[in-house]
Amino acid sequence: MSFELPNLPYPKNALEPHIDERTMDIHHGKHHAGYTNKLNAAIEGTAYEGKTIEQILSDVGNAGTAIRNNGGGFYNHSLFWETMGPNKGGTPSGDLAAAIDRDFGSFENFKSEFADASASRFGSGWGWLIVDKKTKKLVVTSTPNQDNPLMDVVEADGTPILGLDVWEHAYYLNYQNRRPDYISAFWNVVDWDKVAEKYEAALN
Ligand code: MN3
Repeated sequence: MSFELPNLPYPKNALEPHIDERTMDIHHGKHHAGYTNKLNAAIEGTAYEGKTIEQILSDVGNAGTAIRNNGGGFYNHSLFWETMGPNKGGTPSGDLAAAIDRDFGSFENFKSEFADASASRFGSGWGWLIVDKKTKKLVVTSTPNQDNPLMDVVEADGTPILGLDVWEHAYYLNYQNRRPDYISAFWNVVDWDKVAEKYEAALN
């Protein structure tokens, strides 16, 4: 059994003008496909074959660099596509909205903290909204490369419910060096209903 590249849940041009079609095409069809293939090659014939991606990520300290980088790349992009969509954006509602107010003071404060964490991540990496494993509170964090907070090697310990890819490959064709403009545009495509689903699942 091996991991499969998930289909995009919408057409490649669906997130225009915020995320352009060519970027989506290369990002999903080349980058995400590459992580998936290399993850499968790295786990083949090892004890990680047949494990869930969450199980694998929780043991990357032992599993080594290839599984860490490609397992992270596989998981992170799957979450990224899933929590975006056309005609989305707006604001969260229900329990998630209440938890954001509780843990950040307001939705605007949360956005600003998330944007800062994503903008200030030096080099390549991800900005995250996570549910802390112990306290179940919402926390904003960032990780380098393809790391994420499910990994045993990452200081923040929790379940990601929203992630933003800030590798240059995620925005350079459309935004060049203007990472903050890409981050601002991201809010127009966040699918808060999906994020809310992931929030409820992470509480259990
Ligand atoms: Mn990427």
